[in-house]
Amino acid sequence: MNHPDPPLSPSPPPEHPPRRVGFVGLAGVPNVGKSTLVNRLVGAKVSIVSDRPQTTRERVCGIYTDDRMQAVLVDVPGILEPADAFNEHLVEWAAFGLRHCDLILHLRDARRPPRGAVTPPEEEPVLAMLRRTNRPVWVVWNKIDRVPGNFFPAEAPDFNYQRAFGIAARTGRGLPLLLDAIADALPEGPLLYEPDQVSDRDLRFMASEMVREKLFRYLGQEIPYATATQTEIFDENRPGKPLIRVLIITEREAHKSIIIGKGGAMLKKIGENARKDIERLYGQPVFLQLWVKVRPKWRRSEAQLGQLGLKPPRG
Ligand SMILES: Nc1nc2c(ncn2[C@@H]2O[C@H](COP(=O)(O)OP(=O)(O)OP(=O)(O)O)[C@@H](O)[C@H]2O)c(=O)[nH]1
Ligand SMILES: [Mg+2]
Repeated sequence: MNHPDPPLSPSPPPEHPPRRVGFVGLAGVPNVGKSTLVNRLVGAKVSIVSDRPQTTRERVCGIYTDDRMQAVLVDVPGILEPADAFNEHLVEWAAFGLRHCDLILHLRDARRPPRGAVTPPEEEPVLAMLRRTNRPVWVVWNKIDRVPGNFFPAEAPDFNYQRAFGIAARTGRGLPLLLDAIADALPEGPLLYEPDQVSDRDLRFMASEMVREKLFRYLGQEIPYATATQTEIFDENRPGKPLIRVLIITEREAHKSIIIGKGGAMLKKIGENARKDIERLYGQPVFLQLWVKVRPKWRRSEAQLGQLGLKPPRG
């Protein structure tokens, strides 16, 4: 006698209700606090920060995951009117990073709202790019800690924003409300990254960035802009601590001497502080070696920019 088919077993209940998952782009002028916001949301330094403009040079994603959502926060260089080919690449990186985002947050400085219909001139290239991307855009007024009464405008007449928020990325003020709104806005979908992953970039890249951040923080005027960093060795298999060697490339011999400092003091300070950041991310002690090399005019060489990973992909 034929046995009837066993009843179909019910599918196991999902562990969570489906999560909201998507890409949230951060657009804005240089120095407005995009990378600070990414780090604050993710809870780790995944994107370097300094008080100088043009710190971020390419796309770096911070990954925020909680029970409701996974938001891939796409940090990109600040948008500006390019003055040279190097600047043009920064702006291309921004356009590339923002292209397919589900949502874009336009970070603006709460101290510089539009006056009547007059937009602060530095915002014009950002607004022009946002018009071209044709994605939903929210305005996020940052640095409200610097405005009396934490004031931010509820509307901005210079763009058709869907929503407006006021935050202080540095202190975390206003972020719970912003996160709630992001969770509501993203589409449902499968997770794109492991829940404990905080960045889309590998440790080789992060190590070179931590060194570059110190160059921005400790060296004056032009030097950070004339330098690039690259991880040459990341050896986890040697006996003892993993060895990381980061090359600092600069344009002039005079810069090299300043980077090294008297008796090597500056290079030591850069190395010690970068190493602490790398160890925090890596979760174990490392041996960090720094080399300084002069490569005249590297910023003007397309081949060198490509080799340093600073040329955005086309398309
Ligand atoms: N007072 C105050 N300062 C902030 C706030 N958010 C960021 N900053 C400061 O603004 C400066 C620039 O921050 P970044 O996060 O590097 O800015 P960015 O927009 O990523 O800059 P680029 O990478 O150059 O485009 C740093 O000195 C931050 O500490 C804030 O909410 N309040
Ligand atoms: Mg940045």
